Amino acid sequence: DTLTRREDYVAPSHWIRTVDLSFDLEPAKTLVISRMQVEPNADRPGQPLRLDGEDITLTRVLINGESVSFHFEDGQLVLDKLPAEPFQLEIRNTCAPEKNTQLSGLYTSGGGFFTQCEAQGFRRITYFPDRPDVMAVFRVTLKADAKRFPMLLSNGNLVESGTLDKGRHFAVWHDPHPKPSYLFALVAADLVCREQKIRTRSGQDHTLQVYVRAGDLDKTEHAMNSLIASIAWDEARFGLKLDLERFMIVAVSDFNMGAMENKGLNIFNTKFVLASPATATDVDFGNVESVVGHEYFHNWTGNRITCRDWFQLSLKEGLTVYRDQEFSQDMAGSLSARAVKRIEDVRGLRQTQFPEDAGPMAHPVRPDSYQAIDNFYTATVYDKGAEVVRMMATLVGREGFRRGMDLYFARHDGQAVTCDDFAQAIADANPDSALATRLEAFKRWYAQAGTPRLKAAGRFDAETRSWTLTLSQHTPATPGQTDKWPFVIPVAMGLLQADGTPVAGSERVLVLDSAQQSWTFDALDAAPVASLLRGFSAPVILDWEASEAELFTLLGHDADAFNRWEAGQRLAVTRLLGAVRAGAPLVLDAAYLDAMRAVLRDETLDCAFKELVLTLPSEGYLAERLAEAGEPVDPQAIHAAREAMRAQLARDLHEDWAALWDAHSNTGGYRPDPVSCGRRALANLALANLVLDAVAREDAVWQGRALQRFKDAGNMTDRLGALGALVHGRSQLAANALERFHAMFRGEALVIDKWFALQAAAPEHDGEVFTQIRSLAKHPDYSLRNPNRARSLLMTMTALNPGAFHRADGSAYAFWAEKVREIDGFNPQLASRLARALDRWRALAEPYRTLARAAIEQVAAKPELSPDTREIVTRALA
Ligand code: DPP
Ligand code: ZN
Repeated sequence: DTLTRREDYVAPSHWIRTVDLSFDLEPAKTLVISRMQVEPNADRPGQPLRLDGEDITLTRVLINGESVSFHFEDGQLVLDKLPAEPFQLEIRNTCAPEKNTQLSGLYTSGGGFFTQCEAQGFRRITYFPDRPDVMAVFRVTLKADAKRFPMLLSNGNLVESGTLDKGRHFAVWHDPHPKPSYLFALVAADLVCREQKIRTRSGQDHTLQVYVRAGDLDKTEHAMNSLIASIAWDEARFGLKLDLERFMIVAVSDFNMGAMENKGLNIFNTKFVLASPATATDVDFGNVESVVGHEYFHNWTGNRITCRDWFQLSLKEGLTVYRDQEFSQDMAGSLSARAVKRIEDVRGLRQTQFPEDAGPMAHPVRPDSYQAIDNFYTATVYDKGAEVVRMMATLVGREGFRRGMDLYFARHDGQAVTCDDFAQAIADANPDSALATRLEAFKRWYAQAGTPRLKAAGRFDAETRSWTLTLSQHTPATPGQTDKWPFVIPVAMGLLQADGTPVAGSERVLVLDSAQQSWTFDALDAAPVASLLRGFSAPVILDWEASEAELFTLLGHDADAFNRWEAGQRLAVTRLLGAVRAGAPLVLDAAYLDAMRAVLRDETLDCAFKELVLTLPSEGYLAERLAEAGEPVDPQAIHAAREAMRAQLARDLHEDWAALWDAHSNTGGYRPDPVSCGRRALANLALANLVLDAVAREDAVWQGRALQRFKDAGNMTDRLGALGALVHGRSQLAANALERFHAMFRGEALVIDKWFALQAAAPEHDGEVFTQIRSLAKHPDYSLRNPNRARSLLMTMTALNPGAFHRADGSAYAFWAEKVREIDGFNPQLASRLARALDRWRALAEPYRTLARAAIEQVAAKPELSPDTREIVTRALA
């Protein structure tokens, strides 16, 4: 396995200006002919041309129509003695789509052909310089059996189609925009399509299409609406127009990732396209909107301007996640609905990116090296990358950011560039900004890994009536980076008086750009309550010794909804970790219960916000808090404390839960707007609490109501909420409901995924949940071959259910190791993702630590482990 290093980048020896690709599609053996116009790079004369290829069979190589000599070196096809002038290169090869279980390159799914080329799938289709800085104009001819594959799609515009002999037909597509090979796509399948013609603000006509399997058409309306909204948003917010006559989305059920932004032909995991009220939850509706937006926004940030090399992945991903997050916030509308979205995004960042940044896979937003690039499609590159863009926007302001984006496109449209180019454009468009004046230091966010710890301390001086805030920062060592330079950290803040009223004029954004700095606030009568890092203005861990009284004030009064929520979470964390550290049962105090009651009864607060406040921090988040403090993590102690707290909230707030259920359990006809979604979320949380308490009291009433709700529900959010209440509350009615649910949705793959996931997420109790997971893995509907299905049990258990995964006998670790080894044999990308489940093994207490290490070694011991999984386990054990 070889390491690829960022600093070894060299420009390509040759440019490929045009590619004429022809496919004779047969599942067992597909013939590919590629005719390329090649131009030597004048900056690197006399170099051989190296073409990437993997798992394909070469049959012929011609240059200007003549056969030439070639050889293979390090898996590449090498051509030397090449003309110094532009020439035509023709390659013929075959590949075997139906044997392609990796789902990278050209593969079959449900009887159709689909492609996935990012990052390095194109080389599994034909020999090519498979790197993002080689951009070509593609013309594609597809030939296939007309009955089995009636739809023939590729990037760009359809220029010709017709019939051939022997029941075959063909289509020719031309994409006028030069693009790197990772954005190539083709689809040949039996699909139906929802189509809509639109005219944009600027008066351009476009055809939008969403392709799915027959029977799924009624689940495409939301995706289409989301696409239309995305197009309008990008034009209004960033002045970026759709540059294609036709824009297509195709859904496929076997897919390693969420979705892919191929130019004009996005290919999506069905999970992020299909949504109907009967089969998809509110969360699914939100995900469809944001993923459709994300892939559409790539059309400019990713496709028109792409990455010079894969180390720059965050150039397109961080920026595009930032854009899709802003889009979803704008779609949510109200200030508080925006805050809800921000809280959910931050919760996600802390749940996955923070642990990544603290573990063996910690890497900068712009990594320095990799063995398998697929391993670097990470929370750091995506989500921390989005936070880096957001900080830039904070430092230059909303309009300044728009100016920066305009300059970025003016400078780089049509190019393959770097993260430095992006930051430079934003800074150059705002020369006097806090970003431009600190640009070199700011860019450390791209170069240094690890989550900075931001320490805050306040000192009030009654004599001068002033309050001094001192901020200091420190970033722990990460693999390969021991000492860190200070980051530039924007700290949005404001001050409150003890009674919760805001201190006038105290709102500002402090910019910490050294190890320690102080700021003084004058004309204060008493020590203020500080609301720091409002809206989570930087991806840091804030270490701020706020008193309980201060946290209660912030929870009740802060003008910043994010910090209100944050204060509530801190109050919960203190209690949960207090019990874990003391090894004592958790007993909730009246002050905390009163505060929670006040939140639930506050008529000025949205349901969605209440639901977030009353949802306890996850077990994974609590584990990280302990790990940060250098304390060994006992997942079972955390689980026990959290379960005890849930039980008390269910019992002691019973009246409120019942009142909320009455007020919000009927939202009328289904609409996935923020207000209705918030009401459903809160009603479901109330029901979960009511059932939990009813089971503890052996009371049948609420369990019966939940079962009735499950049966009568008019939409999936309510139905799954009721099912979850029964299963996670361990009601005796759960088994029957599960059985009915399965029977009801037997034919809906995405719903059956939910059926598995819901059971895998059940709070562990005496090992029953893990036992159930193990037996579900043998269920006739379970399969490791379909990534969504594989993840429904395995990812849910490892990422979301520490109580079931971390067992003192190590049996769940052994189960995990066995599945990773098995999956690695046919789908390394899926396996290596799953292999990261025990990244944080060093933080565990005994006996978990030793058992986890043994399980990772078990994976590492597999002969012929893929480079992908090898990289993960090697780093984990290093
Ligand atoms: N580029 C895809 C996305 O993030 C993933 N490969 O949209
Ligand atoms: Zn993306």
